[in-house]
Amino acid sequence: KQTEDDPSCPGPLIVVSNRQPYRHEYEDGGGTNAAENASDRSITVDEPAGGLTAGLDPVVQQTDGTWIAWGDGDADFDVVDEDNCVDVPPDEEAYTLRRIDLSEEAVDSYYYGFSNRVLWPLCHGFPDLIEDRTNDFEWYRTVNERFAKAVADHANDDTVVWLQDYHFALAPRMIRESIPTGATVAQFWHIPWPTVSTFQHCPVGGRILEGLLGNDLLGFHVDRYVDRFLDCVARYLPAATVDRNRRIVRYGGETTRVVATPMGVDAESHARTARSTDAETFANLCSEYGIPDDGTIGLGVDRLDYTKGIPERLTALERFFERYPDWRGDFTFVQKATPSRTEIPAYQHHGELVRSEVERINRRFGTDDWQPIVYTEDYLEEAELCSLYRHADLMIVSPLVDGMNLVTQEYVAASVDDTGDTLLLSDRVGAHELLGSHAVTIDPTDVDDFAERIGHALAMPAHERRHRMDVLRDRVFDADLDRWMTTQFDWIRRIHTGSESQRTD
Ligand code: ADQ
Repeated sequence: KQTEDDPSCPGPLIVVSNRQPYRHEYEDGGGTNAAENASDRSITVDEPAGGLTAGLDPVVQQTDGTWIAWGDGDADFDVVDEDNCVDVPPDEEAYTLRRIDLSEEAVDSYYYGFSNRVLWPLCHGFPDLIEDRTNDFEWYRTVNERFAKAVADHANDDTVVWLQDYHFALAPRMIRESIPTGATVAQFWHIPWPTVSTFQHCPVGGRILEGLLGNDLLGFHVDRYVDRFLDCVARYLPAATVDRNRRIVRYGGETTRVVATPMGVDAESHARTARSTDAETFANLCSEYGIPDDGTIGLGVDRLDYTKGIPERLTALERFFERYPDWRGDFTFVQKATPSRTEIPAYQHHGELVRSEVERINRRFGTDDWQPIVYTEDYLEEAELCSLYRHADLMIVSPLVDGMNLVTQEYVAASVDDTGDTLLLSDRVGAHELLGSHAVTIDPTDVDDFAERIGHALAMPAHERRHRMDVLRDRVFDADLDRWMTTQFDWIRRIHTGSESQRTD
């Protein structure tokens, strides 16, 4: 239940996200497809996976708001009304979940196409991986239009619309033009924003910027992305007025405030879960994956994505085992990788590369009773993940670029024992601005130096490791998910109530 200190929204909240907060399923494990005899089968609703969804739920409930998301097949269920709306969560103070039903072609073009073959590589600085396929942008525009129309159906003069992420770059302006002027439109961009020279590779850059400048408030994780966004607007939209000091853009009759608000995790919850995991959970994981439970354990947890720097990390580990042979048999690196976007060739090639590198390194150094790298793509329950976080002596987070990287903060929050675990952190992730000073900083592409730093981290005196982890924990608990939402809603409130003067002169 909400308390006075919890994040709160100044008007009825409409959240727009690609993924839905709740999924319905048939209890007998019949999956998510509505069958002919659906009425004979009981339907269950899963719990939100945690993180942003779990954090936002109470705010949407409190304002009797609406959540609009892609239905991902669930629109077929007979629990929804004719507008594809369903009340969630069940048996509690409910809000409306409106599911947008998308055809296979729409998903292929909007999600696997323009969102993840153009915007994702563009924003992460991989212009060579951009695949600009015919019709993908047109579908992206159509899907944005459908979401914008759904927002207009639910909006009134006091509404706050909060869009999540890069799947909706065009929707803000469409929404702005179709809902009452008293309503506020805000968006959080969870991934990095590219430099001007990378942004020039966007086939429709001007339209993306115009769309985003339909927002009253646009949030990024860190200052660097805000500055780059303002650079791109100044460069590619000459008609825009950019006030760099106040971080305000005026364009097309709209005024957009651009802010940096780094996202956090529910640190308490990760610490609680980590504390509640018993020794047996960890022992089971060790025996299942062949992890020696008496040695030193390093850990990496990532989606299997080319931005996460996994091949470079493996090369650095290989160099480390070359140079520090004494650690062979004693240090084991556990890499948990979650396959994602496997329909896209760049992801398939990347997955193959990672698997073959793991095999090669294990063949090179492995013995009958020890493998240097334990690699798994299995799904892990939160308790298992937190157990790994808790028992790992060293965590490597080495993306080539990453908007924030929540895994870093989850690891720190779950390091509940006073054993002085160590964090190696890439200087190219948003989280480095928060935690870089007390982590061991790495340049993920300089694999020789990276290998040295693994050796250095493992040899660090216990008192230094403990001190660093104490500071990291303070920061992660201070800048947690609640703090992030409160900051977002404070900005929204200022704009919504007009106390932050930014409307067009
Ligand atoms: P991601 O690129 O997905 O997020 P990240 O921030 O690390 O990266 O978040 C991943 C989440 O998935 C974490 O909460 C993690 O616990 C969870 N996860 C990963 N593997 C899992 C597994 N096997 N089982 C269960 N859970 C698993 C994008 C941006 C980031 C940005 C976030 C939030 O790319 O830069 O930090 O959004 O804004």
